[in-house]
Amino acid sequence: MTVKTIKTTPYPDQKPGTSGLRKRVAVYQQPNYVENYIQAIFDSLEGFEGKTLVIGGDGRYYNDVAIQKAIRIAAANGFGKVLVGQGGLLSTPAASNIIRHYEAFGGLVLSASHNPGGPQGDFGIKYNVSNGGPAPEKITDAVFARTKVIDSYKTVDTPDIDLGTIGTQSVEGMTVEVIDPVKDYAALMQSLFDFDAIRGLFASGFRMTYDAMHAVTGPYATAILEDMLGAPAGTVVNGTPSPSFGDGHPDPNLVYCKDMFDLLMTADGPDFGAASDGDGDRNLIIGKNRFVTPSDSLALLAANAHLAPGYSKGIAGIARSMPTSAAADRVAEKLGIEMHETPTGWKFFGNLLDAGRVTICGEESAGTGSDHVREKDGLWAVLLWLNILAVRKQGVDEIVQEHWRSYGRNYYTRHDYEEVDAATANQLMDDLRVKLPEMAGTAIGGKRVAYADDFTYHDPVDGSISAKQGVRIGFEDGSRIVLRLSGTGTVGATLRVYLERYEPADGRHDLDTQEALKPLIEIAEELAKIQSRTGRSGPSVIT
Ligand code: G16
Repeated sequence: MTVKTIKTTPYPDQKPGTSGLRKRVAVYQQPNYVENYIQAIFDSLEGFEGKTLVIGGDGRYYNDVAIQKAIRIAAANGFGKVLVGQGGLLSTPAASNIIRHYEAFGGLVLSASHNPGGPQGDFGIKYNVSNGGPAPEKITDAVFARTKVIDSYKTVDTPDIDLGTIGTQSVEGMTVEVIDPVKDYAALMQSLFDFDAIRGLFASGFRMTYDAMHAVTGPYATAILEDMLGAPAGTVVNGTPSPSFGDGHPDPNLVYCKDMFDLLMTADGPDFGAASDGDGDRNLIIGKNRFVTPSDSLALLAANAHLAPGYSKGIAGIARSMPTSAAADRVAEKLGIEMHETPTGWKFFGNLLDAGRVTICGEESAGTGSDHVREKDGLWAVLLWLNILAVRKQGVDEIVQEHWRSYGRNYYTRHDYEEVDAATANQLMDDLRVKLPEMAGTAIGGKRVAYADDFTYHDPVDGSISAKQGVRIGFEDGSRIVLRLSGTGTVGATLRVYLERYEPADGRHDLDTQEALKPLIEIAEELAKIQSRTGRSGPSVIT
């Protein structure tokens, strides 16, 4: 094998965010930008010689180019084998499963998740470790440090590798195996859920619509829902992955899936609607006349997981990201199991899952998952919902209302101010942090502050500490405001404001969410002066 060492110069902006390095495609297209980052990842790892690396992506624009580069750099750095999804496709949860199932050293997931694709859109690269989960901070910090000083990368001179045909080939002494992206994942789902019961649900006339948003879950959803579970053809819409996601925004929320929402609110609409994002790890769940917030979905899935064969022995514990509502905490309390609050980012769940302390995790950002992989998993959430519906023989709305009547309801919303000036957003957060120590005990907008801090996470498994993970202001009545800057945007800053208040089991559960949270929304504005400082008259996205 002829390894070429190519001289390069560092880029200053290769700091991984909440979930890998996400940038505009044009940024990634700069000379050696991909090469620098992948070499910096490999330089930060030890002991991979001769081992297996998994590579796959969500099929977005530039995936094909970056995958060829990644395979060559892997060969030059001494990996023994690369497992790559056919056509370069692997959903993020499927990639996590492949890493675990084939005991690979790690994997490169090429995706910018729910961010738009195409030449004007975003691209991303994330490294996952041998447990199948995103690299922990100690690795991402080392990668960033390496990107700042990198002066060369290694590659091999080969023609493009054929990724269209399943089978094995050799690239300068390294084996490249092109695998079916769906098969192992579908088998895993079959091992967790009662496929017969779900088949029965569809056979009884239950109607569902699943929006793959022209992204990676199309082939997975078609194979599982239509081919294996018998849902009628056409249940999966927008099921063919396209590099620009059909020029859409593959974020499964009420803004980008508004048509589906409207359909589910009609009398003759389907019984169940679901969607997934660009790389298949997020989910949207809508029942007839009922949108289920991601925070509620986490609580409901945890409370009902035992109805699926894979979780019939019960769950060990639940973890949620700090800004996610406390609805799941009430379930954990009732079940008498561990509950953990982690910073935003799936990577923080890895240790708890590996240690067997939690089984189900979730985030307000439309992510839910379990210990079956080490990523959140959109289709998994949809299938668990279907399993629950099949066993309980009730509709989504009925199940949600019953849940509230027994646990109470956490009214919850997130207001995003996207693409605001980064300096302004950072200043706003800094000014808020300064005020925190004086806030406890004072009254704001008629509510007394119980605590005000910038969340610091102490990982109970490895003892690591992650500071500055979001400003949280909790009130004596149990309501809460959280503010943090997103770590996944690519332009300017995105300010996220999370608002929550609890209504007890015997309280009113039928209020409009924005109305129910109005006093808190006003307090957040009074505290942070968001609108005057950002020059915006309101949030760009409300979820
Ligand atoms: C990623 C992370 C999630 C996080 C989300 C939003 O999801 O994996 O853990 O909750 O970003 O993060 P932020 O609020 O920093 O933008 P995904 O689906 O984009 O990979």
